[in-house]
Amino acid sequence: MRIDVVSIFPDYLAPLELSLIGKARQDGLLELNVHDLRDFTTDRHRTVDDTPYGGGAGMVMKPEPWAQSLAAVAADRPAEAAKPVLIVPSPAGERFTQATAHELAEEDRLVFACGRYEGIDERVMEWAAGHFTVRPVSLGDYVLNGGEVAVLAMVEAIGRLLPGVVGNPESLVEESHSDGLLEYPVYTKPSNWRDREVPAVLLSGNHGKIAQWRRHEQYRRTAERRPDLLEAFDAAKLPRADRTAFADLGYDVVDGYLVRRADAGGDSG
Ligand code: 6GU
Repeated sequence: MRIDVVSIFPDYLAPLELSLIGKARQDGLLELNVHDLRDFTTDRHRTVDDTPYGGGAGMVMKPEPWAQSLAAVAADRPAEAAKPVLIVPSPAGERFTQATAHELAEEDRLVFACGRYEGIDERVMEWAAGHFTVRPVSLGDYVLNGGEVAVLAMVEAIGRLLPGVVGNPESLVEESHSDGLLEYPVYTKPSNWRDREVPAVLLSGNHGKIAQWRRHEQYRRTAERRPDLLEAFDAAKLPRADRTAFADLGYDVVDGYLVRRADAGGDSG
């Protein structure tokens, strides 16, 4: 996969030279190019922003440097190649999830346009649709100062899904969100640490019991921390012991979906 990032703070992306993603780049599994938006300005001050039409606080990113930089990045490909995906990090985008990461990991080329200030002139997104598949995406319901930190998160989430990047591909199977649930808690040696015991079942050597305990811990955690995830959970084929586990957490299975019992205590779990 090839990734291009356009930003006014290219140094912000330096951490992508470290750890798993840095190794993937060295191993040729991922090509990553960072471009300075100011290199595509033409005035002496290398201006990238201006005041908003209609008034209001803050500054808006000027369209022309974006068009110049994105056109240069888009043109740098074989004539027969498909349009790259242009990801525009923004709190006003669609939500970036593990499913988005999987989708984007299938692409040959991704381009990230890091906005700052109040955002990029909207006409850039219309123009860019001629050269890219444009996707405004948000990490969650909070506001960052710019897209750079969001790009660090997204490139890591996507990059670790590329073949060969994570040494043991099994670690991708049993992790939070891979099955729509949060991950179970994990423990390592010593078995007694500061008077706290590791749950006995994990020392039992009974792999069936361990798998069931872990699954039930996933249910318990998800019900407590992220009950919203249980609304989409497919409960149709749950074994009896798992239905009982959910019943204990205050959930019944109705038409294959989990439904919070009206008389269940607490605010969520
Ligand atoms: Cl992707 N970008 C920015 N600037 N702020 C955000 C975000 C993205 N996701 C949440 N807040």
